[in-house]
Amino acid sequence: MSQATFEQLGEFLRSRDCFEILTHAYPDGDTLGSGFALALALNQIGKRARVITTGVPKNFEFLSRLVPAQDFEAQTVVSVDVADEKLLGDNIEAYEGRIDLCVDHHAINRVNAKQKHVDPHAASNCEILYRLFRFMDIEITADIADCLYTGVSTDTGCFKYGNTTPETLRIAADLIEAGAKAPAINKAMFDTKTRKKLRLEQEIYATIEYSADGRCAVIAAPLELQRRLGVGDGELEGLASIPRSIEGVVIGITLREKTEGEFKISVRSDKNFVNAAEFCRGFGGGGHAEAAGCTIIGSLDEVKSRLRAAVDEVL
Ligand SMILES: [Mn+2]
Repeated sequence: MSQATFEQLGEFLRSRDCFEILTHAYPDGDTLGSGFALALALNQIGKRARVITTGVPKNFEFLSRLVPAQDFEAQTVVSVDVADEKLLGDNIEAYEGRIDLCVDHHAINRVNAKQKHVDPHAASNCEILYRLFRFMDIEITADIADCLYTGVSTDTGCFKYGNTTPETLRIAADLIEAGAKAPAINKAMFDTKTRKKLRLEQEIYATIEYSADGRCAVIAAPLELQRRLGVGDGELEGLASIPRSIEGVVIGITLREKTEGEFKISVRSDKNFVNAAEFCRGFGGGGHAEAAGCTIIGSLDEVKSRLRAAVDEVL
């Protein structure tokens, strides 16, 4: 499918109304920041819009509060930061095959949409929207800036990951100039954890297992642990960066049991050694070169040994 230009995207958004904006399940700052920023931008040009989520985690409620609730019958469906319709979670059935426009930055995008704009060079989907809004002469208000900054910052690990480009930093600077509350957002996204989360981390650190001469580290959050500590999505989010932060580790793997025997795997890697997206593709998943994911069915031990075998093959 050919890439829709900004000109075509602008025309499309201006010619339609009553937008539903789809975000991916296990929502992160980029998909939610994109969704709420787009809703605000559409409101600004006189359009009605609502953001469809699988639930907004508490730490992102400051974004959803910026967007007024609007009641209308949907006419146009746009997905943001969604690489595959399967990632819509509970919203798959309602929206599969109904997406009019897909805006995304994942290298492999499988969304079946009438129009697509996919830019894998953008560090975040919010970067694409920032440029689109500028192109469309949409005013970057302080609220829009907060939404976009959240995506730009979170998808780059607070501007630390290799995907951060000079353009990323220029956009972040523009967003701060437009009123984005960068220190408060970064404090909330990166430097705040609940006591429950701290307790979870304590236990998780005890599960670290190394393989491949210490170049691979694996951590696991089985259901038993999640239930015992009473932790949910909010606490489990962000664990994936732990194994990769250990000296000498080039591939860090995090296992999270979603339902009995179904593990969501998050992989963080140094792409000079392991391409995380390719690694996960071997298990039917995907993502970016240094951050990707997949789902594997089996017992904790089975899943770990399958992953270890795959690591031994690439390292
Ligand atoms: Mn993203």
